Amino acid sequence: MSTLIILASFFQLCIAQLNFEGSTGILYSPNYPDNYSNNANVVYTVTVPVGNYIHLTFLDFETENPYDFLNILQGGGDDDELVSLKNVSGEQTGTSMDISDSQSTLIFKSDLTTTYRGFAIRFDAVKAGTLFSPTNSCPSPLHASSFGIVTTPSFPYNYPNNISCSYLLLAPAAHTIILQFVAFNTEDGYDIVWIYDGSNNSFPLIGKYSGNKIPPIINSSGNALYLYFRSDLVNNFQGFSGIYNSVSGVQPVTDPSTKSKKNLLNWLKGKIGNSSN
Ligand SMILES: [Ca+2]
Ligand SMILES: [Ca+2]
Repeated sequence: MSTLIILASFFQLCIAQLNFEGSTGILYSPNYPDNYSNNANVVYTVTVPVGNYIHLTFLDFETENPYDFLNILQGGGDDDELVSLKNVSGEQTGTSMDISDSQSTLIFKSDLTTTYRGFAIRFDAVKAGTLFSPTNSCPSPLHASSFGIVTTPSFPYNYPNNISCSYLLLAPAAHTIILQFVAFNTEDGYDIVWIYDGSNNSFPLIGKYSGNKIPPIINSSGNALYLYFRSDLVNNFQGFSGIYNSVSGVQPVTDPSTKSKKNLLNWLKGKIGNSSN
C-alpha cells in the first residue's frame, strides 16, 4: 500500500469545514468545477452581519440524486439550535432559497460511487424584514480567478430590458479558458451574447448565442475570452449562468460522463490498493 493511497484514504475520512463570513460569497463543492470525490463530507458555515438573513442562489447545482446531497440547516457556529430545512440533490441550477437566520450550516455528503460536478452557490445578506431583490446591474466585468461563474444581471431572476454587459475572462500566460454554460434562456434573436476569442471585440468571434438552447462548450485559443451581452427593449428572460476555468496550455474538453467513470475507476483502484495491504 503506497503512502499516496494511505494519504488519500485518510483524507477522504476527514470532515472538511469551511467558514464564510460577510455580506456575499460563493460556496463551491470540493474540486469544483471538476467532479467532487466519492465519500465527500464537507461542512460549510455561513455567517452574515447581524440584522440580516441569508438568501442562497444556486448558480450551478448537479449531484447524484438522491445519494449525493447538500443538507441545509438554519443556525451555525456556537448556535445549538440547528434546524434542518432541506436536503438538496439532483439538478437544481437556477433555484434559490431564503434562510431566516444570520447563520446557516450546509453539509455536503457523497456516497461510494458516481460523482458529478457539484455546485456553486452564492449567499447574500438581506436586511431582516425585507425581501431579497435582484441587483438588475451588470456583474463585475473582470474575471481573473482560476475558475468562477459568469451570469446575466440578476440571474436566476430575469435580466432587465435594454442592458449591455461585458465580461473579460482572463487566465495567466500560457493558459487557455474553458467556458461551459449550465443554464441559458434569452429572447431568441434579440437578447444575445457574443463571445470573442481574445480580450475584446476586435478578436475573432467564436459565436453569438440566444434562445433556450445551451451553447457548446467554448475553448479559447489564448489566455482571454470576451463576452458581450445585450438585451433589447422588450421581453426579458432568466438569462445564463456559465462556468469558466483556466487550464495550462490547450486541453481537450472532457465529456462529464467520462469524468464520472474515471472517478469510479479511481475509487475501485483505491479499494484494490487497500485490500492488498
Ligand atoms: Ca454518488
Ligand atoms: Ca428582449
